[in-house]
Amino acid sequence: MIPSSLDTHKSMRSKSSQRFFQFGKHQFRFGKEVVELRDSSDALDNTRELQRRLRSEGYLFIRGFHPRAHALAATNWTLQAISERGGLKPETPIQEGLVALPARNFPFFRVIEVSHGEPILNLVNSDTTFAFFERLFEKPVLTFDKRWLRCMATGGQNHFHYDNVYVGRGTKNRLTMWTALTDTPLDQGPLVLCLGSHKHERLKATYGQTDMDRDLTEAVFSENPRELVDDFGFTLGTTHYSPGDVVIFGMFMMHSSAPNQSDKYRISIDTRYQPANEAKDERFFGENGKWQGNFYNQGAVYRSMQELRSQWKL
Ligand SMILES: O=C(O)CCC(=O)C(=O)O
Ligand SMILES: [Fe+2]
Repeated sequence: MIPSSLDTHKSMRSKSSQRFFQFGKHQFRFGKEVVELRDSSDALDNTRELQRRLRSEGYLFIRGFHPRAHALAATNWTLQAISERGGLKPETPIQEGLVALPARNFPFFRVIEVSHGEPILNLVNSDTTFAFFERLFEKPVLTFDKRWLRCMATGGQNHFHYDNVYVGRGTKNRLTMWTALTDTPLDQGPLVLCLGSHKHERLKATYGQTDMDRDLTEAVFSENPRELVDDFGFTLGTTHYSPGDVVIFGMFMMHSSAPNQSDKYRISIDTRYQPANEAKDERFFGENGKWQGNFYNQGAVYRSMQELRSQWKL
């Protein structure tokens, strides 16, 4: 069933009234090639059921995981930072989040006065968040120092990848939590999952085993959602996100964001959690934003994904 919030959205309707999801230049039929993510907020207190869904479906989508007021405090905090850097359309209210031209993205990863600000940590480091992951892992947990606070302007997007390729050193027992901070309808750059990709053994054994900084390999698997549907047989999963909604998934879930086709910033933050007593990915720990991160090999030439894929016959 398609919720009414999606029903009313203009990008969902064609002349024949079939519902579509527009992903850049590609169009997907709702209910066939793309489906609504399943909301697991009904099972929030049932740890066994959450663990079961995470294993079988590869993700947990939890509407309203963070209190809306806390999420909006983080959104306004981030928009204020964009405003101070001249990123908002002149003479418009900050809360509107309208993009100044020429449009530019604001990744605040190493700008820790923004990405580690109190309203941000109040969300992604909250007692509720830690208690939730401690229940899921059944152990004390830690989170990376690096937090990916992303402000996508018009045209901004990411491409399909497994997180393992970027943040996969140490334990594989690690989860990403992607939090929506702005209202994110389908045309405003929503996170998109390739459902079932966590069980694609060949992808996991080839692409999934690469470490972009160790192997000097391109990290994006594909920029083309159509091939993931037609050639790999994945169904895309997405939704119209609200501030405070989260998607939680493991290191081997293929995902991307669709291009932001609106005139407003799409703001999100992705953070990582793992058992505290298992091996960390040391690249993402350090004082005052001085972690190593990805792409630390200065001047390196990364082997192309095209070449790698032909070698893997994928
Ligand atoms: O927010 C995005 O555009 C991409 C997010 C992502 O890759 C992640 O959360 O791991
Ligand atoms: Fe990712």
